[in-house]
Amino acid sequence: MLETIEVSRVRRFAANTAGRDFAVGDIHGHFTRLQAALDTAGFNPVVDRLFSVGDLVDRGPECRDVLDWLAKPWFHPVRGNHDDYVVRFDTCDTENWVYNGGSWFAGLAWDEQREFAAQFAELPIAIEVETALGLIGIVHADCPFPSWDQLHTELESPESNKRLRLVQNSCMWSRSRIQEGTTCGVEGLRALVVGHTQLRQPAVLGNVHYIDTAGWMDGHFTLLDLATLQCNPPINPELSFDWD
Ligand SMILES: [Mn+2]
Repeated sequence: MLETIEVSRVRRFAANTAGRDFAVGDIHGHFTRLQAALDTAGFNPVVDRLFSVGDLVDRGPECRDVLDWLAKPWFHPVRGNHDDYVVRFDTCDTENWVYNGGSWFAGLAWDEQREFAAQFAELPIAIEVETALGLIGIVHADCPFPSWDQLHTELESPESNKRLRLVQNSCMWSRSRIQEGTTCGVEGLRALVVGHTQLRQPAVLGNVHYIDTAGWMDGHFTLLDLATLQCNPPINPELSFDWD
């Protein structure tokens, strides 16, 4: 019997009335460092939630630990472009993937590869989190439309066609907003939170918050509090957000 798997590309979360909600940038197999950042912020797994902009694996030394993290009831990632390689492991450009840090996956047994792919296929492309001051959207790289409602409608399209694939890829890969410095933001959201582009400091363009401060590289993990939109550690006004 064929099993029908209902995969939602947009996942919505009601407001957290018991604790705090944080978002974190790209992790890339550095879960020990991530845990240290959570400890510093006093993260309480009983009531707090951690949302992730994705890119959970590749490059770092602890990629296999991701399954333990996906099992945590308070950990909620969207799918990044590196996570999408895992989903498409049997059809993607493996050479390019390995070049970009995917050799850990090539070392897994076939059954393990299938298990990772099955779990990663459940990662939504977009997450919505309700907060007292309005809706927060989370995608890995960008919202390719001026309004969140439009993205939501496109992602929930029942037809899995070329257009949907293009929209998903923009959500996971696009750097055009930050490269062009576009400040028009995304309508229908209090804030959009993204990663994918490594910065020395978090940056805000319109209502779009870039929080990948390269904790997986030689930077640090930034935890963005979704209620206050304040960063931990706080933004240092002395430093530019760009690497120079
Ligand atoms: Mn990325």
